[in-house]
Amino acid sequence: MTDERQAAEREATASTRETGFPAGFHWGAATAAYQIEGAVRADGRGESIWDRFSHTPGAIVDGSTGDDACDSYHRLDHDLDLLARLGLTAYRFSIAWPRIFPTGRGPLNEAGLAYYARLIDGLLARGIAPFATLYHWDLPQALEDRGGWLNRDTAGFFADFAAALGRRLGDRIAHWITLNEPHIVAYEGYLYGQKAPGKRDAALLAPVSHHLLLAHGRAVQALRAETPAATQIGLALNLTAIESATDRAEDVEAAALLDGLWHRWYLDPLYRASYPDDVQRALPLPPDLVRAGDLETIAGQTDFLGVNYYTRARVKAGVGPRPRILPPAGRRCTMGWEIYPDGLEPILRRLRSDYQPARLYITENGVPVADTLTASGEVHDDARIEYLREHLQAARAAIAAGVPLAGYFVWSLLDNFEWQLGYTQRFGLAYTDYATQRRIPKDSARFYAALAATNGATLDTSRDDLTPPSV
Ligand code: IFM
Repeated sequence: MTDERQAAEREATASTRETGFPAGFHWGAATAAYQIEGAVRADGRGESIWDRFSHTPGAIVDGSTGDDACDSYHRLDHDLDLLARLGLTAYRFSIAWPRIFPTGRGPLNEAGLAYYARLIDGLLARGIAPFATLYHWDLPQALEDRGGWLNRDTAGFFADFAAALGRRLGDRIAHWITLNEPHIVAYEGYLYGQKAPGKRDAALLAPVSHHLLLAHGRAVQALRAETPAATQIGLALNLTAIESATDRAEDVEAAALLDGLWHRWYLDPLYRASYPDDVQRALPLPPDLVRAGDLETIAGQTDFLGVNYYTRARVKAGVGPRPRILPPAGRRCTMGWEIYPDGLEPILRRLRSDYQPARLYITENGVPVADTLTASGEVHDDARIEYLREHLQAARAAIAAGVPLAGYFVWSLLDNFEWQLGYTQRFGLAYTDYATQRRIPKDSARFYAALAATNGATLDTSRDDLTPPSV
């Protein structure tokens, strides 16, 4: 080991001893293009499946769309300044495929690329590390018209998109996330129809999931070929704390099956180059879907795993093979999800013991709260502060147990368009006043800024004793 590396490791250990978080731990926030950018027709952007879906009558609970969202496309400098005022060290954003390739392929749209170049340069100028997600659900509609994720060719077009970005932006981005939550794309987009493209057919799950994983593998290869050797590439999976509701063998088995369907179906190909046998009985792979070399393309190339953690599912055996998920038992957020910080540490430890990812990031964690703006223009979101505190305490415990956790991203920087729930949910550290597009940092923003400023030293400090930075 070099002297420099030894010194860096000594520093990290010293910091972990002091605050529980290693030196260089990233304190970040996350967003996604369609949820915040608006400007859906600006500068040659093409149509995405979310434009089409959100304009479908009845698809979005409040009848809204992402046409304007938080208008971050036009308020970029303001949002960059907000990140800087919070003192965050990293920002996870997504790059809208239809801004770069309006029909998914073909000539690159320079004006769309220029927006992200400005975003990245603006982050770097403020000392904030860009974490760029390539697919956060806004597939170009033109590719959907050719079969979308049911068409194996989409994986190749995605790799071309990744290659172009690597070539043009790779000198400035050290961390890439290929896909966000392939499980949600498959289940909510193709089984339950709640998200774009709004299909409802269990037979689509396996092909969609496999083509997404293949797209990940091919995009990793494409990025590796175009970016500097030190570039880190991963993907973000949503992991739920799945627990059997009782000790009865059939409930335990049902919980194991759900873990297989939701988690191992993605983790095993990525880390073991195979689909889990037990799950294949419930979700058979159509013949010819997995071709020679696919699993090798998918597996073994991921530098880090991103974990999006929100909640728990308590499971009982259902009628027939399908596991039954019980209604949440404890505290709930406005979306109905159970608030369950105790689930996070076991998930992180399990990932380390079962799959040994070199590095982990919590790429999303956060909670929607019924936030209100006081007459004096403040948002007192105590529930979010407690949520973040409890989850970060769990993250710290995982680090103490040896989990190589390198950063944490709050979902989300801003209140934004929550997919089929429109603007009914507020996840942000900053309140978005949609009428004026003003961003108002909530109390949680100050709490989180204090953590970023001290590398987590204020995590246990009570709110009365905390003098947070002004943001
Ligand atoms: O808003 C979403 C995000 O786009 C993906 N992960 C879950 C968040 C909250 O539902």
